[in-house]
Amino acid sequence: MATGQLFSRTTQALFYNYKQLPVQRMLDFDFLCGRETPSVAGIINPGSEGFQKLFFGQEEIAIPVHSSIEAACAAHPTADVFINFASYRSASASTMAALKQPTIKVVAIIAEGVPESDTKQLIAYARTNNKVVIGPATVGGIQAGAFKIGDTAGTIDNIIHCKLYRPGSVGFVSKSGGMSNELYNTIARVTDGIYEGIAIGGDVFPGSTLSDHVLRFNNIPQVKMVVVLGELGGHDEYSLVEALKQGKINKPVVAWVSGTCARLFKSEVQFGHAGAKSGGEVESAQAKNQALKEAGAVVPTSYEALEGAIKETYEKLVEEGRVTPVKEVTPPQIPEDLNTAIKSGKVRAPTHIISTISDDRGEEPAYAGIPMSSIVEQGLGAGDVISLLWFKRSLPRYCTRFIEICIVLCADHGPCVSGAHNTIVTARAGKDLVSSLVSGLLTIGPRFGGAIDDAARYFKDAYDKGLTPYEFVESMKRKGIRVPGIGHRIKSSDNRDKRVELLQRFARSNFPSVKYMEYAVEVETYTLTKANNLVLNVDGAIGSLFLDLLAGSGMFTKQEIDEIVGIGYLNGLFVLARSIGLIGHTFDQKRLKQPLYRHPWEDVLYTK
Ligand code: Q5B
Repeated sequence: MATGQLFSRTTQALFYNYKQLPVQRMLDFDFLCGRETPSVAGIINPGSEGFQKLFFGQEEIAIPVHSSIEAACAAHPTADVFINFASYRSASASTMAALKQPTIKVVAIIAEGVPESDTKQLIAYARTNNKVVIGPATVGGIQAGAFKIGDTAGTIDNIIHCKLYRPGSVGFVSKSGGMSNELYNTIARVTDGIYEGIAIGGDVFPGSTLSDHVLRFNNIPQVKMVVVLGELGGHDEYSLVEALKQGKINKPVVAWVSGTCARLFKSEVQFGHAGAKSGGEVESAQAKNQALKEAGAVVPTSYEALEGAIKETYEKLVEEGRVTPVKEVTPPQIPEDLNTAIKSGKVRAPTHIISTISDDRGEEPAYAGIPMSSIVEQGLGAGDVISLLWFKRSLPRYCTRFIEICIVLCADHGPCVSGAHNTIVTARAGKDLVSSLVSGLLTIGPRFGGAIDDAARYFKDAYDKGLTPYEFVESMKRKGIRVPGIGHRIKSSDNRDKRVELLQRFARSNFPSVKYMEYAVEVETYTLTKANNLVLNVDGAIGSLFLDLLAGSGMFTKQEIDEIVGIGYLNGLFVLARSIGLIGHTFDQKRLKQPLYRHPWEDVLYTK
């Protein structure tokens, strides 16, 4: 066991088995104390590496994460404290691995339930190698104003309340972590505060004992008096009694062993800690308190009187001039976490995204306010979902059916069209599904599949302006623009596009009005006088019919229609539909194990 200071304002630790809250609390404590370097040098998270973002005051810092104890110690040779948050199952193995590292001097084991045989081995190894083990079953310890282990002393509010952000004159050691919080408070009330506080843990075999720490405090000049809080069960307090008797401790010791109530029970009582059980008389709180008193410690008559005893001892030291109470300092304010501040209504923060179509925060996701279960229960389909997510409303069945027909009819048009060709070439180059799909989708545009929006825009503009088909087509020609929605590479007046026919038939029987489509047909009649492939194509049919859907359903205002056409929603139908086919082509090529595609030389005109 080391004989003096374990920690300082520059002590750094390695934190084993990452837990966000205790690490952040350590860093918050650092900021409160005005430390310049974070007290956590590195995190060890077996199996993962990288960085963990945490706050150091107002700033975010990246703390390195290592996959092994050896790697962490090599990377941070000055970090000499190992804070072990491993479970009871793996705590002893990881502690032993840490103790074997030459750079590690102190190990705190937080886990409860570490097998006693394992702990004994750890203790033996630590003592032989002059290292300190705090715990198992401990919250840790704190050197006020300098260094804090994990969750010791609880919340920042409590730390401020107990003045632990700056050193006082009292060394404190207890078995219980919970009670150490209580005593930090008590000591802050009646003295100038804690210099160092350690909870050794409630196991039968603690890695370091009450007397180990009291003897250490005796060697620390800044510690002027010591407070000890023991527990019934075990013999640990008797080594302190021996040290007192042998005159090894020359600073006042105020001690109390809790558990005096055990005598009220007829049978053996086990309190919260593994080591805290009433055994024979010698292990009783009464016997230990008596022995400590006889050895020279200040022992009050009850726990309630402990505060008074500490106060009296401290004031005597002040009177004698052996303690000069530390000057009070005002700690900096720790910035509150945004989420906490928002929850408490203290701040408001602007959002960075607005979303109006779906919400996944409730019990179940909702599309445009309609819960998913209701969509399923009503038997709604893809057309309804598109209505909700694209148009933010439930459209009548004939509209959603029309959308579904568009999806079905545009799902694929064979392997030779631009999109499928690209997808096939990409899949054969060994690329994955998404790459193959998007390579096909990227061909969708003004010539291939993506003429629906422009068809709707131009047909609407021409119709609304009252242009005759002749005036419209010729004005487009003068501007050098091909009429979107007109013309096809393989379809013609002799080889009509079945898809156009099916869409028209559905609309004529179900739509209240098909004025835009009839206008498009008149335009086609005129363009066919120029060339027989200048037919109304599938893009033109969908574009003009969607204008009829928007205008005739009574579900959209004029402004909304202009917005839909202006933004360009309708190519989305082709993109969505053709994705089905492009995915199919990708699978097809992979299933057929097709090799890398190379275009034949014979099919290229090489010329200068
Ligand atoms: N001319 C579609 O052209 C195509 C004209 C025109 C006035 C026109 C062409 C076009 C508008 C865009 C459009 C969607 C490039 C098509 C689709 C999905 C698909 C595909 C599939 C599937 C075809 C010959 C002469 C020239 C041109 C004139 C041509 N189009 N004049 N308005 N619209 N259309 N795209 O056959 O005097 O000789 O210079 O751009 O609606 O993509 O199945 O393949 O499901 O996958 O290459 O159905 O029509 O004709 O370029 O040789 O032109 O006609 O000015 O006149 P072509 P070109 P001139 S549906």
